[in-house]
Amino acid sequence: MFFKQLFDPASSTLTYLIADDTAHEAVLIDPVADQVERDVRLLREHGLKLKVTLETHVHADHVTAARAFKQATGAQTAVARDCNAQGYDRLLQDGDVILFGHEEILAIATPGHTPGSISYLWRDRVFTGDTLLIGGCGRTDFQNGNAEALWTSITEKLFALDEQILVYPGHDYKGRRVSSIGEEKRFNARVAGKTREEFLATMANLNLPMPSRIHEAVPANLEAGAGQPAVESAPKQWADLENRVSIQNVSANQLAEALASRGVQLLDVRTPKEFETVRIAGSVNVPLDRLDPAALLSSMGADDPVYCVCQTGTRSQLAAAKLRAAGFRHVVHVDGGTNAWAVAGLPVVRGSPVGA
Ligand SMILES: N[C@@H](CCC(=O)N[C@@H](CS)C(=O)NCC(=O)O)C(=O)O
Ligand SMILES: [Fe+2]
Repeated sequence: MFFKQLFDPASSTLTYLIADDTAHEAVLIDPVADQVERDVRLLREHGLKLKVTLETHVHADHVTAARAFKQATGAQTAVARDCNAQGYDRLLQDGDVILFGHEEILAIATPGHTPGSISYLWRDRVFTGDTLLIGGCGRTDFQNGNAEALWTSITEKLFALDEQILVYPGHDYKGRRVSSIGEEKRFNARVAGKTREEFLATMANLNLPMPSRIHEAVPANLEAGAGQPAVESAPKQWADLENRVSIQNVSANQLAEALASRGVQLLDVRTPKEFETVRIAGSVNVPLDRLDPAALLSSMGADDPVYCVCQTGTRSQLAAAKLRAAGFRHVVHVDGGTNAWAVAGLPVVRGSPVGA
C-alpha cells in the first residue's frame, strides 16, 4: 500500500494520497487547489495514475483541486450527494464503495458539520473530514451545520468502528496528525464523558470567526473547484504527468512472468557493449540514443505492450516516456533493470548476439 498525509499550512488542511501497489492507481482525499503542483509532483515521482478525487464535504476554507485534477489527468471527482454540489462526476451516498486497483474505500455518511459531510474508511484508517477532529470536531454554525446530527454521526457511526481504527482528520490547527477511535472516545474534549445536551450547549457557544476565504471557497467548491487558473499555468508539467502516469513499473520477477506467459517486446536500451556483456534472453538492443519511437510505431501496433530495460532503471524510464509520448499506450518499465534481474537469480545470456 502507498499512503501519504499532506498538509496545506494556509488552511491547515490535511490531504491524503492513497495508492494501490500493483495497478499504481491513486486516490486523493481533500486535495487543495493551492497545492496542485506539490501533488502533481508526488504522483509523477511515484508513477501513480490518479483515479478519483474524494471530498469529505464542501469546504469553507480552501478551494478543492478536484476540477484542476480532472482537467489535467482525467481523474473522476466525487462528493456526497447531500452536498447538493454540481460538476462532480460521482455523487456518493452512505455505503458506496470506491474501487482503485485492488483497494476499496467505504463511504460513511457523517452529516453534522455540513449536511453532506462524509467519512471514508480504508483498511485500518478512517478519514473523518471535519466531522471528527483530533480532540475536537467541526463547527456547525454555517453551511446548514447541525450539532444534533454531528453528535449522532460521531457517537453512533464513527465510535461504532473498532477502537484500533486510526483517525485521520481533515484539519488540525495544533500540529497533531493522527489519532484513533479509542483515543477519541476517551479523550475528545467535546464528546468524551459528555452528554448530548452538554455537547449541544458547547457547539452553540463556540463563537468562532468565519473562515477568511468562506465567500470564495464555498461557491467554488459547490462547482468542484471552479474558477481556478489551474491547467494552463503549467502545461509542460501536466504533459509530463500524462506521459509518466501511463507507464507501468514492473519488477524483474514480474518481467520474467510476462516473458514466460506471452509474447512481449522487450527493448534493452543500453549500449551494444553492455548488451553484449550480459542481457535478458529475448531482449532486443535499441540503444537509447538510437531509439526512434515513431519508426517503431509504424512497425508495431500502438496497443502492443513494449517493455523497456536498462542496467539500473534510469535510461529505461526515459525510453518509456519517449515511447509513451509517441503514442504507445502500453509501455512498461523494469525497475532496477538488468541488475535487479541478475540479483533475482534470473537467467542471463552473455556474448555476441546471434547474427550480430
Ligand atoms: N481560521 C480558519 C477557520 C477555521 C475553521 O473555522 N475551520 C472549520 C472547518 S472548515 C472548523 O470546523 N473548525 C473547528 C474548530 O476550529 O474548532 C480560516 O480562516 O480558514
Ligand atoms: Fe469544513
